[in-house]
Amino acid sequence: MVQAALTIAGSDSSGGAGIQADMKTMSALGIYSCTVITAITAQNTLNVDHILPLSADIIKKQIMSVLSDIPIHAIKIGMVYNNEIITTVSDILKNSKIPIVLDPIISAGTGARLLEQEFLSDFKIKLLPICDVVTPNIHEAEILSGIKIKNENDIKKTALKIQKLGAKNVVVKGGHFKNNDEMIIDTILNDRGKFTLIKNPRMKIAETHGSGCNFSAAVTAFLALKFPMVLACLMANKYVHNSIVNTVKIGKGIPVNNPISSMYEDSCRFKVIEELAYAVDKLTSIKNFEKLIPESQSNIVYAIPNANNIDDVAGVSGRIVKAGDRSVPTSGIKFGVSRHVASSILEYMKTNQLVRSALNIKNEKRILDKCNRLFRVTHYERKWEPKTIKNREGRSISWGVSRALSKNPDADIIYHTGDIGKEPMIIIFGQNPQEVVDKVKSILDNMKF
Ligand code: PXL
Repeated sequence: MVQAALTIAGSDSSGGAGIQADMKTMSALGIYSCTVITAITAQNTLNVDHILPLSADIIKKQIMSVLSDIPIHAIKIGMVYNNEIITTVSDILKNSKIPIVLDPIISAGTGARLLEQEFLSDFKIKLLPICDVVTPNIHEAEILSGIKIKNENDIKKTALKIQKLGAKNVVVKGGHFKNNDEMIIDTILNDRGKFTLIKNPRMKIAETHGSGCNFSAAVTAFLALKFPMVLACLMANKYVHNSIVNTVKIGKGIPVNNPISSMYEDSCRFKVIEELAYAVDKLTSIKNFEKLIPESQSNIVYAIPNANNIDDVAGVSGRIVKAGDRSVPTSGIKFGVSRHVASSILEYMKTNQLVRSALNIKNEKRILDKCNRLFRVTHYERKWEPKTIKNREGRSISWGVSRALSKNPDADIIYHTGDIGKEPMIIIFGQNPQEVVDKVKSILDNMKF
């Protein structure tokens, strides 16, 4: 069964924070997200250009519509902006039994105020006492507690003060605390007065847009899944750490968190392995395929979209080898296993991102003649290779593929005729391994052995 959570927050037109971040994070964690929009911001990665707070009436109607129908297992409150919104949200939720996560959003990372100064005391009086956990960063913790943070002990003092104001649990996020270059320490104070510290190595990213929203949305998701509070915070921290690793520079301003990129990448990896395993089965059952296998054996590879290194390319662990009148893979499919054929596909993808699969076969006259009749073929010679490239381990293939593609960027086949100690080779390219297998079938069609 899918659990639902509700986020009551502002819309961020840049897509990185607010409602948009909450929906991505909750969805990525398997939670169905309902949304109540409190304000619409016109912003990008440089500035917040405009804020339109919505009326108390429509905010109330949104909350009532959702709560009167959908079982909600946790609620997040994000940007509330003004007194009317604070009062409306507080009045509706003050007797609710649903766990509430309060993200005390005061300013955007780009600087603009997202909670008017004059409403700070209302915020503290009306929202802190109704929440189960509040998740300030260092600046927000200072503002809510009135304590200036100069050292780690001050962080604990702010957490205790904020708890006194009514929040049951407090998480002070340490990312903006610059006393420690190596580590980021987040401080959790639970409802029994116990502190838990979460330590992560500091990444070389100054400020990211959306990390605070992603964290509080992740805590909300884990609470909806019934994890106990401290564990929910620890898991949310780990999740956000990964989403910061996947930060994207999407605009001209600060980088934006990308909380679902790793999920997309994982699903691509799964599909690549499945399709490649299927294609290896088909390839090795093609009659006479073993006659195309070179001395140095064959491999077929398949890269994930946007691959940029060998670990993004799957191949047969070991090779596909000739065994009598059959061909067999020596082992299963893995990422990062085929240096040569993987280098070819990585280089090809610089010209055409859609071509993601490749197979190397023997270069013999009649095979090459058949390729020339059927496909677009281009080539390079290893003896054209500049010394500077030859001397650099692993660079030869990229150089050759790039050189060959400069003559014909749409080639299906790239070959070279070898050099001292280098076997001549043909590489067949395709958008996916099935297409490569089909090309092999056409090459072998009507060929007599
Ligand atoms: O990151 C805090 C935040 C929350 N909600 C909205 C925002 C921002 C930051 O820009 O725009 C709507």
